[in-house]
Amino acid sequence: MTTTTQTPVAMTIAGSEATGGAGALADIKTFQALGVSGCLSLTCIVSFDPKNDWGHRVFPIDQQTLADQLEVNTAVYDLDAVKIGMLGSPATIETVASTLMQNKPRNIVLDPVLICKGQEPGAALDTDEALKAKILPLADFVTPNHFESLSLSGMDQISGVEDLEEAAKRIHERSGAAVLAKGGVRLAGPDAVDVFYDGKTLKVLSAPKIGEVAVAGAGCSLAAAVTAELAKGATPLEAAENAKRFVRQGIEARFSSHAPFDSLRQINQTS
Ligand code: PXL
Repeated sequence: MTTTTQTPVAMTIAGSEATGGAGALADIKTFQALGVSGCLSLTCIVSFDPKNDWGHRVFPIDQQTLADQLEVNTAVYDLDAVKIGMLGSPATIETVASTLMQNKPRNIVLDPVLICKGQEPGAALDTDEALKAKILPLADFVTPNHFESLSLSGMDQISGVEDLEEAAKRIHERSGAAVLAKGGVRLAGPDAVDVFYDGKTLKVLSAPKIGEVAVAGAGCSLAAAVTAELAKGATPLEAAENAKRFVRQGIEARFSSHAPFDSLRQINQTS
């Protein structure tokens, strides 16, 4: 039996970050704020460690449980878009890749979360290679941060807008996906600069920086907002521009807690 819904539906395939600043909870809050119904296929559970410099403790979900979630979400919904966040291991990547290859949904957005603090460096390397080989080719849209752009483009440095443009082009050539390469606070200067490239249009998206410190949940929320906009029928460039505006407003309205970093607030855009 298939349900039908009026509102677009997006699935996130992501890890939980318990405090809700990042990960699957940020994705679902973003979908909701942008008027899209969300469902979740959970890959792992991350709990920061307040006793150990807020390092990441990562508990993986077993592969059958992940496969079951993917099965039910793809059976119940005609998904309008899918966001892929933290996968965390080569086994998880295999499970996700085989489901998405069997039943390729529209609008797959990849936030290529490469290294998560607290992972074994060796394991992370395997994960990075598997992500590039098996998930990147399935993506319709990819949102690398500065570090991920270096890794995916093979460039030695990205220190200005021209470098970021080159990285976006190389990542598009490698993946075929629309690319939103994010400069964030990692590029010097007064503006937060991102580069959009889809093989035809190259556009630099620029807005004044709000502080020089990264805010938790910004990357997850940006990719989730792109996903929600694509689910609603936006073009890739419109999705990138709307998502950047959403994240900017969310950083302006960020909330603080007892953690040593602030978190983005997802502001409702539907009323
Ligand atoms: O910021 C990337 C990210 C994604 N997904 C999960 C996370 C984090 C960072 O903490 O915990 C689950």
